Parts: sequence; structure tokens; C-alpha cells
Amino acid sequence: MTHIDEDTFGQLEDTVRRFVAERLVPNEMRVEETDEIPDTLVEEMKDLGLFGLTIPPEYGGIGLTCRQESEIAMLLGQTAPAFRSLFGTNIGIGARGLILAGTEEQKQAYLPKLATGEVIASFALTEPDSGSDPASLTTKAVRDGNDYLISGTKRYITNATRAGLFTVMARTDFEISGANAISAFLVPADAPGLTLGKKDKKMGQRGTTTCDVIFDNVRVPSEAIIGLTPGQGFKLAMRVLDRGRIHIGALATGMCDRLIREMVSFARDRHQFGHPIAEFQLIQAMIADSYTEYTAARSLVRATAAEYDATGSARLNASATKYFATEAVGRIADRAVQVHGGAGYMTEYAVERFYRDVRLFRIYEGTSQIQQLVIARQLIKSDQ
Ligand code: COS
Repeated sequence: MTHIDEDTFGQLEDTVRRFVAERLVPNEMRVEETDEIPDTLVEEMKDLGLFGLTIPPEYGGIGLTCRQESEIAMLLGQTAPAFRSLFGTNIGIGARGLILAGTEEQKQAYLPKLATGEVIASFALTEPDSGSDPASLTTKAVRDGNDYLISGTKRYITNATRAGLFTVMARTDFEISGANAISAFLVPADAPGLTLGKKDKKMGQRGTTTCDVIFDNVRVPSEAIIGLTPGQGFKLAMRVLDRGRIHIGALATGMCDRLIREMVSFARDRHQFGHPIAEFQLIQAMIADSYTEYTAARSLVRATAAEYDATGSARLNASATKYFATEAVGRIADRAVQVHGGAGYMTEYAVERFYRDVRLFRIYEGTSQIQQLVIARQLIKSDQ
């Protein structure tokens, strides 16, 4: 895959930085109030190529490396997460499986449309009874001639309401249990028998949508299996999540930066006991701890992304990055509210909204506890 050179990437960074500051940040409250991303912004995102950031150029995308993607995610993290979420599945979990393991024909069929944003891709792994343990999923794909019939329910599926394409993990082998019994299917959203549940009501991240996706004997040809080989779906999903976890770590790191700016600016302006509260050492301690954790998260994101680019995987450090950065942003959001005092509990201040928004980072694409398991297991089984 060809990648863009550093000069062109620098221009892209400048464009995204300006877009975030001038177009996204001023629209945060509107998104919070309407629970929608304005159509004009969606069009602008398409024009900027944001839907195709990580899709290879040969399929119409920009083909960012993991390191470049992480830098852009850190910029996008500086505003409401709902904006990034709109194209996040196209540049991440919704399309990554296709990029990693799809046949040429499968890639040609979907990637160019995903790159422009004409089609939104969604990743359907989680189920009502299968979240942290996806190997136990029960959605089944039963062979019928050259076809498969898919039945089951997927839960909390990001962008399902907008999706044109679902990457669906389903059980294809009923003789064995666990990882090798699962296959990844490409299922068009208009396939007969595929319906959506009602939109979920969430704690935060208003403007993003999740809902159930219900499959009732949805017929797909066997050519819909990513890479055409059954039984590879679990491992593919795990590989998809490796890069996804670096991306979420970067996003959380971007939000650390924004929260610190909000904290510092409020502390400078707010006066108590005759002084700006920024002069008080207990406030300074919260700012210093936040900055230290932010820079540590940023270094970890950059090192892990570089490792991913050099080796093609980073299972251990992807988990360490997601774990550290998302826990850090949780602590920083909490301090940002604390520095704001009573104002931090009021919806007119951004930190109140971000406090709710960032809570999801420690849960989706693998909870903090799952990251701890991955980290410990990798170390225990390694020779070092
Ligand atoms: N890359 C490549 N292969 C991987 C992998 C990865 N990151 N992670 C696991 N595998 C492989 C393993 O090597 C193993 O293959 P072999 O049988 O050939 O050795 C196979 O997949 C099964 O792995 P394992 O035994 O570790 O699977 P477990 O069922 O124990 O699950 C965890 C491991 C808990 C780490 C996994 O289920 C997980 O990440 N859960 C969280 C899921 C998640 O993030 N959900 C969020 C929803 S998506 S928004």
C-alpha cells in the first residue's frame, strides 16, 4: 500500500486542526442538543476525505499509516467524540477486516464507496449475551447450498442506523466451540430479514447512534465471507481491534489535551479569595497531574503506532495504550469538573459533557479489565 509523504501529511494535519477548531468545536452544543450531526458538516467531512483516511489509495482513500492515523485521531479527540464516530467505523472497525483479509473483489465492491462516505460500514460483534467474551457469540450462519442463512441479534452497534454495510461475526461451525467456529461476513444493510432495533438512549456521546441489529434468516452467498475462508472471523476481529485500540487511545489522548485547556483557562479566569484559582497549589497539582498523564499517554500512543507500522501488529501495547489513555482521560475529566467547581456540574460548560462522553472510552473496543487480561496474558506467555 502506498502512503502519503510527510509534507502532504503535514498539510492534512493543518486542515484537520483548522476544521476541528473552526467547524466542529463551535457546533458541539448544537450536536448535544439535537443529538444529530448537521448535514452540512457531514458533507464537509466527506470533502476533506475523512471517511477514507485509512483506506488504501488504490481504493480511493488516503492510506494513512497507524502513526499518521493516531496523530489525526489526537486532533479529532479535541472535540465532541460524536463527530469522529460518524466516520470512525469506516476508517476503523467497520472496514479494517475487509482491508486486512478481503479478496480483491470484495475490496473493489466496497472500499471505494466507504472511502468517499457514500456507504457507512458498521462492525457487528457484540450481542446481548456476548460482550467481553466474543468467542461465545450465538449469532449463527447456517449453510444452505452455496448460501448462508444468518440469524441472531447484535447489540449496541455503532452507526447501524446509517450503515450500508455490516461486518458481521457469526458462528459457522457447530461441531467445535470457541474462536475457530466464527466467520466474518459482509452483509449489505438492505438484505431481506435484516432489521434495526430502536435507537439506544446513552449517558453521553450524543450525536452518535447505536442500536440492535436483528438478523432473521438473512441470506448471503458464501462469497460474503471475508477472505472466503470460514473460521477466521474471531482472529480477524481481534486483529481489527488491535488497531482500533490504538485509535481509541489516541482519541482519548486528544480529549486529555482539550480538557487540560478547559481546566487551565477556567482556573485563570475564576477568582476566589481575591486571586485567580490558578494561583492555588491544590489547583496547580490537578493541572500538573493531568498534563503529566496526557504527555505519557501521547508518548505511548506514538510508540505503539510506530510499532504497529513496523511490525503489522502490537497486541500487547495496543491494550496497554488503550488502557492507560482511557483511564487517564477519565481521571482528567474528573479533575476538570473539580477545577470548575459548581460550574463543572452545569451543562453550559463543556467539561460536564466531556465527563459523560469519555466514560465510554473505558468500555468499548474492550473494557479496561479486558486490556489488563490481554497485557498480563501476553507477558506471562512470552519468553522474556
Ligand atoms: N491478533 C491475532 N490473533 C489473536 C488476537 C490478536 N489480537 N487475539 C487473540 N488471537 C487469537 C489467539 O492467538 C488464538 O489463536 P490460536 O487458537 O491459534 O492460538 C485465538 O485468537 C483465541 O484467542 P484467545 O484464546 O486469547 O481467546 P479468548 O476467547 O480467551 O479471548 C480476549 C481473549 C478476552 C482478549 C478477547 O475475547 C477480547 O479481546 N475480548 C474483548 C472483545 C471486545 O473488545 N469487545 C468490544 C466489542 S467491539 S466495539
